[in-house]
Amino acid sequence: MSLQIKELDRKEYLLPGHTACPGCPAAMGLRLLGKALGSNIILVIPASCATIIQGAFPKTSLTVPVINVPFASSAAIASGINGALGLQHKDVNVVVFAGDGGTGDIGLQALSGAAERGENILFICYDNEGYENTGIQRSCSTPYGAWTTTTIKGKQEKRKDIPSIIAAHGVPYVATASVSYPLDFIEKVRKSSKMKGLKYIHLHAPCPTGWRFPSEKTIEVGKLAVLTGTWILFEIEYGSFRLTGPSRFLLDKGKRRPVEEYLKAQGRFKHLNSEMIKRIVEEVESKWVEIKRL
Ligand SMILES: Cc1ncc(C[n+]2csc(CCOP(=O)(O)OP(=O)(O)O)c2C)c(N)n1
Ligand code: SF4
Repeated sequence: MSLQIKELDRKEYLLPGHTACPGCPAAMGLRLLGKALGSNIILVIPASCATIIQGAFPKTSLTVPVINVPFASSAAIASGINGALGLQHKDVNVVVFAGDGGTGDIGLQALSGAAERGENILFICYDNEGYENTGIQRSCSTPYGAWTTTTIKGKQEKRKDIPSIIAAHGVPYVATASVSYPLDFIEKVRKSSKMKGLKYIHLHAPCPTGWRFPSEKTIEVGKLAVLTGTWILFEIEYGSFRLTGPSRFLLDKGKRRPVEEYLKAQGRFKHLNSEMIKRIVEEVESKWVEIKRL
């Protein structure tokens, strides 16, 4: 039987009083990570909103060891920690928790190197689809059409498919997840933490501040992303692909809610014209065609 919410640890590893915005998905991700792995963890966090949540030395809102690192270096530093733990014969989960900028843009080179070397790391990218901490600039993961402060008419390029890039390294585990489906995320964290080598989880993280929706709607927007088929939940375990959560039932287009419902829930898409909406809908459909082939 799959994991039940009542089986989760009641202990909190992310303490209240941190400085995230209300409804912050990065804080949710960190909280769930604690529920998944408990205290047997060393966290590596690069410059991002997660840094703010973690807090400034000597104070921190996390009850586990955490090292805050330069933007580009997370996977390299996690590799070093992993090596040092190996020499001491210690079995501790080394987990990177990085934003999409710190993963797919500036952090990609170090991540690719660690993946190719098979470093024993769990790398989690929480994807709020922009550089939110520095004032909502576009990132490689900002989707086509989305407003940011550097794409005021909507981003013209499509997003980079980071999970596919990491999967192409042949690592043992790659998955997508969403803060709106916490048990699916926790199961993926637990399962992957038992595997050796580099594991990658891409966590969809709707950001009320950057995506322009009310802070109490984070979970609702994340669910809409999945139920409209715009964000697809899957895992690739030793090369074997599987849809998970509600995405298992959405292969048939007729079962998906209209993509427009997801777009309309967010102020960052309010300038879209019908042509741009059509392109977004087509992109969602072509991703599902690709998924069907897997
Ligand atoms: C080398 C370097 N360039 C730029 C910055 C400034 N900076 C700090 S956080 C950040 C944005 C991070 O974006 P992302 O990784 O997506 O995380 P988010 O802020 O969205 O949580 C930037 C550009 C930095 N700290 N170091
Ligand atoms: S900008 Fe978004 S990701 Fe950053 S702290 Fe605020 S809600 Fe969280």
